[in-house]
Amino acid sequence: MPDKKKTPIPSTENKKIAELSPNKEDSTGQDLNTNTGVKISDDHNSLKAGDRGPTLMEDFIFREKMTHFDHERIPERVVHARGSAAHGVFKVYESMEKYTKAGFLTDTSRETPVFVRFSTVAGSRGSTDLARDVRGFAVKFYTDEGIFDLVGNNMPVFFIQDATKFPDLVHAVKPEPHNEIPQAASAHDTFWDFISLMPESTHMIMWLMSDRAIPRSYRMMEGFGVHTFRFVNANEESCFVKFHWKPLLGVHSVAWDEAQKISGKDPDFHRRDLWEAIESGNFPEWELGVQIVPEADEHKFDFDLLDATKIIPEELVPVQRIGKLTLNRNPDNFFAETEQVAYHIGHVVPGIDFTNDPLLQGRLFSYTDTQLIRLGGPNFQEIPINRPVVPVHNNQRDGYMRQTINKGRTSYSPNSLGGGYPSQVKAADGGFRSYTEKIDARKIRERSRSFFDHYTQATLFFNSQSAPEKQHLIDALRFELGKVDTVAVRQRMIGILTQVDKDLAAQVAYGLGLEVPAGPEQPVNHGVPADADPAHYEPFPPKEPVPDISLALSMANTVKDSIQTRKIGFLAADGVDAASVNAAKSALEAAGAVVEIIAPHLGEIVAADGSLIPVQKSLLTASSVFYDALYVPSGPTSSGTLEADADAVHFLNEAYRHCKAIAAHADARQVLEATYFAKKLPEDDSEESALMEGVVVQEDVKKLSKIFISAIALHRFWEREKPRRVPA
Ligand code: HDD
Repeated sequence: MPDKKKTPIPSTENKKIAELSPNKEDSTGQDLNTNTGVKISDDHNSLKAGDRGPTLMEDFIFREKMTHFDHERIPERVVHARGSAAHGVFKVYESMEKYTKAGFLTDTSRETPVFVRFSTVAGSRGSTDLARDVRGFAVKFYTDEGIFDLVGNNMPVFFIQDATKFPDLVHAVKPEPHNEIPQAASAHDTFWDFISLMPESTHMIMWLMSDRAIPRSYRMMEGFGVHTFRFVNANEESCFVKFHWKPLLGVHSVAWDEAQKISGKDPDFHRRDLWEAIESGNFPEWELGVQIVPEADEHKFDFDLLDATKIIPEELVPVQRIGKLTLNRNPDNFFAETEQVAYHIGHVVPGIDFTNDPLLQGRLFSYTDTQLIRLGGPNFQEIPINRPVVPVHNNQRDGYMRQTINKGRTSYSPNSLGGGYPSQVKAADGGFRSYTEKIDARKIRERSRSFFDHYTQATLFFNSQSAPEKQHLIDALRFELGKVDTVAVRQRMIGILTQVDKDLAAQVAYGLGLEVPAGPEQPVNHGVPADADPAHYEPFPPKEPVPDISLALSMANTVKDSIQTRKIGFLAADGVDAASVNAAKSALEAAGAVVEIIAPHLGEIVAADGSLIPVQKSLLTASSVFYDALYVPSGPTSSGTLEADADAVHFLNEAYRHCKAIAAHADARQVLEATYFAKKLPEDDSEESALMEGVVVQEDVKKLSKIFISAIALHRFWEREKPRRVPA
């Protein structure tokens, strides 16, 4: 069977790119003119009354330029303000017609154009990429049947169960209103005050405190549709579906100390990484996965499919990989495309429908509403990036910035003067018809009792983590709660954590200098209505055992078979051995890595044989946190310089602290001996010892490269953190 992952790279030309082209402008070789098309002779001086006189009101060229500038900014998104996007295509592997009639999931010959925007949630537009946060993963499919938006996150659950709590959640996590502190961080009182009173957020908090919240790259994140959606097939039969994106490069994160340093040294780290990968032809790829639940199984599970704080463990319903997303083109203009793109959970096509998840239902209102203020009126769908690739005909008219010139007298239906057009379309001919779900219910303002187990899946998540991941989670909670000033809030969180895992609660409490509360009592859920009957808030007893652990929840089980696009820094100075540089560089590049030479100065270094080696970064402009691994080539003069250079030694120490693979030619061992991890250098030159510690010291560059590549593929050597003796 052919390897589906290795399908041919799709063309960067597609229907949407072609559709955008009439709106593109290229000034190369063109004259400068005003918006009215008048050529401009002087763009450097305003019109003045005399040599040193005042500017004249008459200067229409100045006024037009300045007015446009004054109006350049639009409101940033109320959440997910900071983001980065790319164009690409999606192709399904095999027809999913058994479940859905959506053309892009049934026609295997189609390449559907997409525009994907990744984002952080809490920070403003100018904040940092490496904040501890959820990441948005929003995909706009320009299908032949209209636009489908899958507006997901890199975590499969959410903080709240009902959309009416969304403004509260966002107010709590955003910078505090009196002093607008802190930026892009959940480590402050109002966030944890809210969370400690909302036990339903506990599962999501486990994800947020895990390393998933500090991804190595957007290209190395999973994506999730979060809610349960519906598929509907041509016979109008429906099933439930959860959507997943599985990155082909695996799921990887950075260390928390590293994340904080990257935030200062390169706040654009993820944006740059995505841009550079696409520019260099390393197109990011994900497989679309679906978990399908037959309608008859709706009530089979321990949890409610309509509850967005729950996953369906992959052990209960496996993820089928049904197609591939490839991002292969950077936008031409950040504002026109990435900033103006308007996603909406309510953009669906025939074959995909909603469920009654109360979070999803509330989102259906919020997204159009937000675009109206952000993009300035009801015609935002006409902005080029938001237009479908199919024609639009309806009776909607006018409004600010209307672009379409609708012809004819009629803008109503039914009409006879316009021949009855535009006409309705039968479902059999492609018209969208909402799934005819049977509903027989009372109108109530209540939460379903099936939503009240808040801890089982939080525990499942914690139990499924590897030992280093558990430690990171504990550290993250100690850090975040340690930044909370109000002791009562910290204490309430410890109460919540006791419901997840006693040891977790004890460890966090120790870090905070608090006691774990005695007694089995449940933390109080303050998010309940004033007239609530406490019995209603008792969770249902479990129906069938939940698995003890779920392998898919731990990043330790991700694919670790490639060093594709990993960034490797070579620390070198004048006198380096050119062969030792070039052989390792060729081997790593052949395996798909990106190599950069880092030296005490920019320009070129002179190798021992007199050849010149171009330098990409100096020790001043680079930092170990920008690299996945480091290599020190041989050459006695180079080694002598590096060994004596505090920045070079710090570089290595810091990379070691962040648990990265490090290699050195045996002749450059002295440089490693200048580091604090000198005592941890492998005692023999076997592959096993090198891969145990993630430090490779070899005489033979060929052998060194081979072992180094295996070590880099393992991503991180978290075991090193245990001794915690790292000064960097
Ligand atoms: Fe949302 C933006 C994802 C719950 C209201 N959301 C936004 C974006 C993503 C998500 C990826 C950025 C889109 C872009 O790049 O432009 N949101 C989610 C997920 C949720 C979720 C996965 C839970 C499962 N969101 C949610 C709720 C509400 C909103 C419950 C309100 C009831 N979200 C918004 C918004 C935003 C938004 C305020 C801000 C900018 C925008 O919509 O276009 O309307």
